[in-house]
Amino acid sequence: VEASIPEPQRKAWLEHQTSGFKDKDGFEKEVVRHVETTLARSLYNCDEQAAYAACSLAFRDRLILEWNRTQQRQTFADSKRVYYLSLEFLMGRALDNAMLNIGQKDVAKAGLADLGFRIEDVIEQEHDAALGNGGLGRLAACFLDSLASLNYSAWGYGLRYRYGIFKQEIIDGYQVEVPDYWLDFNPWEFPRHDVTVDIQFYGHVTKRTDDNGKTIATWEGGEIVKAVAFDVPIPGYATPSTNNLRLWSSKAASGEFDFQKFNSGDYENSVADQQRAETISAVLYPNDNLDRGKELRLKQQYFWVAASLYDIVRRFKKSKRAWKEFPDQVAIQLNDTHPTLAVVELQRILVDLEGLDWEEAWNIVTQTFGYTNHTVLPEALEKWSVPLFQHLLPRHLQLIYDINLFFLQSVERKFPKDRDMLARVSIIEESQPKMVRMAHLAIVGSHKVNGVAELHSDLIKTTIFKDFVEVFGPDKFTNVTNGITPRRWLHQANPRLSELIASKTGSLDYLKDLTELAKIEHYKDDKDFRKEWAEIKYANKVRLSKHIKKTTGVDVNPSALFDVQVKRIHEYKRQQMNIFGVIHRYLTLKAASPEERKKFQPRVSIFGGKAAPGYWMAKQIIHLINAVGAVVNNDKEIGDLLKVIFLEDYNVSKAEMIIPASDISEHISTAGTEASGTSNMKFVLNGGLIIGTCDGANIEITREIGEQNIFLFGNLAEDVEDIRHNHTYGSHTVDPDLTKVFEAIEKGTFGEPKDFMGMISAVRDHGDFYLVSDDFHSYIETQELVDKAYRDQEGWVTKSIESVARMGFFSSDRCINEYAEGIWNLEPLPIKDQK
Ligand code: GLG
Repeated sequence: VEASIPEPQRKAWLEHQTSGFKDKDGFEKEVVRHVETTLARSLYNCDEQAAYAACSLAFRDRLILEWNRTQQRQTFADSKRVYYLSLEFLMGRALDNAMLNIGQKDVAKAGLADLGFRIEDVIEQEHDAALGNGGLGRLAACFLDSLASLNYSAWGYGLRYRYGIFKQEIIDGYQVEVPDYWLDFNPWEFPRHDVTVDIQFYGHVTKRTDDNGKTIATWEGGEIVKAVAFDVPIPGYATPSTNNLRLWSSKAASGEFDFQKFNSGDYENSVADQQRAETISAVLYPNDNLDRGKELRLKQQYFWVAASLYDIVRRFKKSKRAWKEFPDQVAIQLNDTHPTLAVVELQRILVDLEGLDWEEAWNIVTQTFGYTNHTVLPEALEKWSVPLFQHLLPRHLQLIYDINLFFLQSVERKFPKDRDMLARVSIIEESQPKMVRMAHLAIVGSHKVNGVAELHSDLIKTTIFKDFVEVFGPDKFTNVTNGITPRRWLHQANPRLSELIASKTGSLDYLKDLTELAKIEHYKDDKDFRKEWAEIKYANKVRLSKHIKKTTGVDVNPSALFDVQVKRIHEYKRQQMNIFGVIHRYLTLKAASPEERKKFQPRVSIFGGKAAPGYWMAKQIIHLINAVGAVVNNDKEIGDLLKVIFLEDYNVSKAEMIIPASDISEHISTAGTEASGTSNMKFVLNGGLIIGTCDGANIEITREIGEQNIFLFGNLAEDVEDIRHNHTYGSHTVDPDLTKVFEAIEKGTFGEPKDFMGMISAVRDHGDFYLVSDDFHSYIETQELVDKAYRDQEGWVTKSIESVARMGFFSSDRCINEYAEGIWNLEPLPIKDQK
């Protein structure tokens, strides 16, 4: 890179490389400079917010230097890149992560202390970047961290929503949604007003035949919206590699506003176009595992995909290579079906704009894409109505029909006369109206399809994508079990535990190779180690208790068993079963004599998570949790034996505080419904045990940590279908313990019973689709085993240490290496001056 810098600029460049701060004083100087110049404030009125801003800008300066160098290095290497297309990147806060990944948090801590600030308070000033709903978006964020840390050439592409996931307030026990306007001050993005792409919508297609008899399709008319790039630097851990996350923002193509309308006095309409264009990237759809088929959502998808592909193709074309080399230079991963239009868009670029033959183009397309499926829930599988497609993207619909035609012809050759097979695998569903099945399109357009945990990857092969396994053969389908970044989810969230581990593994190097954790198992009988281990957990619980007191007013005893379920509220995740279990516990305690009560293990049941605004049942679950809390927490007879807490506005930064404070966490989805889960990995990595069903990654966690270290219960995935069938056609009786819970609710123990009848009748009258009653007994029994195990504190600590020691497999580094090898055919870019 250096050699390529022209001589006149070279000296200045070299000097610049060594700028920034090497020590505390250098850091302070930068902070002061930013306070006084960039922020135009004096040091006399520098509050925590200003200190956060200046500190972030100081680190950003460092990041952007490395970012530039990384981009140059990657460009010069001219090797393959992967592009991770995701509608969601749930990044959380950036400052702490940047300081740790660069390795200068200590410098910043000392420097900020000199200036009169506590680093924790400064970090707290940052607004979470919450451009995602849950696991899928957070997975994308962990992947970016691993890609940079492992020195892969990789870019993320997403949308720059003006509003991230809504903020949740709990008012009188109900969820209230408040918009999350997060861009007031965001030092972590670089607007690239010179990097724009015009994106077309609507219009019509004309076809003509050229001199060679070839049909040329042209997409004309309609309207244009401008995509503007915003770049977010992604620092790797302990490496100079700094990758890019490019987020697109929408803007009217015609400039500020329509002058003609403005001059003719129609001011309102003159800004309407502007607003309509900006609406595209205005807001993240707040649904997790649910497809609602809204037109604006399809617009978002095309806008983002078209801008990203334009960018990717532009970059490729600079290399002057032949088109057939495209898949050697470019891998594109589809995070769920949301970016599937990219398959069609690339085919359109190659055929319509670059003049390639259909076959040649299609070969390039299918070699380029990989598709990750994240769910088998039918309500989450994306489908778009054909008339909507026709209206918004007329040329793409034609291309989809052509793709489908060629695909079905090949299926027919393999399965002659099997009309049912053709109908089942078709990209078009012959319904009223017809629908485009995005998952089918993604499978047909990719060379690899992967699930996100072993059970899930097996399930997609035997259920929703069964026919495709027959069509394409089994090799196209693979598994890459999810992972999490240990940088954020251990080192950053739980610094004391990270230090303790490092003191035994020898260094923080274990954060680069998480299997090194195995070394701590040698110390599981070491008295001092165990003591420190338990003290750290206790300290984390004290910290959470303070947060609980501050936000809910409830006093909880940090010595009680902390039982945590934090995740999106969803019937399949079964928070309703958890709260029914809590009610059962309450009733049991109430029925016990004061003497008997003393034998009970005190517990704090902690819930957190957002309900999609339109998800009535999920909102009812939140309401019941709060209603139970209001009764139980004020019951003098019960005292510390049971507390029920709902933590408002669960997000990434709250997770960083909650997860390290958990003793037991709940991952209790109906078997076969949770594709993987990733918080389960975070909890165990932080020394918390889990109670869970045989679902998603719970199964592999069990394999790794050992059955003795996890509390599994409930029916198995393979039996769920029969049980459901029996609910509908056989006899269905509600579990007797659960019946008592229902009776208590119906008596009004927790307020107006009708407020909660939806949850009860789902189990009693509507077939109990999620098997709450079927699993209830096993759940309650297993919770008793948890109590018993927790009373044996020594045994518990052993389980905790053993589990952490065996979690090496769940690093997102392992996961990314598997994608790189098995799907992207990508090698890391070696770095000479690796720290
Ligand atoms: C999905 C699934 C989770 C999974 C996550 C990441 O529901 O089980 O862990 O993606 O693969 N929609 C999601 O959040």
